[in-house]
Amino acid sequence: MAAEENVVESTDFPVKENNENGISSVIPGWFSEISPMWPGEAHSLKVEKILFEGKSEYQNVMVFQSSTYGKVLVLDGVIQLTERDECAYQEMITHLPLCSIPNPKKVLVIGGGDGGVLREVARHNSVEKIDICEIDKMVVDDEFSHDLLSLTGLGVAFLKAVPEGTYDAVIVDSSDPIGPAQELFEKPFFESIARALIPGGVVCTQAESIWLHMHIIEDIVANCRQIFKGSVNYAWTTVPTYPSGMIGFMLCSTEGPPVDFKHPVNPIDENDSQSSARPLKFYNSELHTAAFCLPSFAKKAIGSKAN
Ligand code: SPM
Repeated sequence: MAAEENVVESTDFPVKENNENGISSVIPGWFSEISPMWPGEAHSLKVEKILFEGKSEYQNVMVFQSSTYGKVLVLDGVIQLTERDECAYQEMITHLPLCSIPNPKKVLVIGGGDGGVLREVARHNSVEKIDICEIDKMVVDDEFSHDLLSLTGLGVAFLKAVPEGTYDAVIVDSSDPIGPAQELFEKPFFESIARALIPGGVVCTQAESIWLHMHIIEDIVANCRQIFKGSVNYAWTTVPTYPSGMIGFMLCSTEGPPVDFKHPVNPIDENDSQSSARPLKFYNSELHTAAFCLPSFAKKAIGSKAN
């Protein structure tokens, strides 16, 4: 669905938003996230102003100013981030892996062209080099730049060409598996990541919602168990503007120095003082450990396959 099709423009005549039973149909001036990936439900945000609409080679791109969540980035009709709650996703997808290993130096980010994950990786003083593979230049925020950063092209092709054992950590900040990110959920992609990591290197991928996509998660876990001979864990965080209000992460390590994801060995809480330009808003060491606790139904479905 095109992004702009999800926004119903205000009309000149008064529209009754709810019928007598309180049931809203489509509300003028609101963005509703309607997708076959979450049938029968749609979270809505009130739109103050559409700031950008475009169609890239890969997808529809829209940025709007919402009345309660700040600016919102939407790709193909699906919310990617909002100013208000992006910290819950970007801080967790970054610090769960990077705080789990002692001295991350070389980091690859796949996706993440909005720059949020890069901002978080750059908090780690040990990091010497960040490569990023963002497929869609339209998503890249021109204002973001960093001395450590080199922007590369397509993630899948890039990984195939990378010398074995290049990275300490790979972070896959993808959109959902319908559209340009589909390959990023498939087994050959995970095999390429494992190849690109050093022994005891870590990967953290966006791994969908336990409420909506258990079948996808089970497939990812099964593939990762075959590929990653270190640890394989599922963690999650709350994100109010993502469908079901949460999103998960798959964290794996390659064979080598053991990685205990549940107990961070490289905490950043103390280093990241309140005097820094943008203090951490969400992540801390207690949340890190808690993120690996799963509700019983999820534990039953994936707990025995992960460790
Ligand atoms: N840097 C932010 C990019 C966000 N990437 C993840 C977006 C996921 C959006 N869909 C969530 C669906 C949850 N099942």
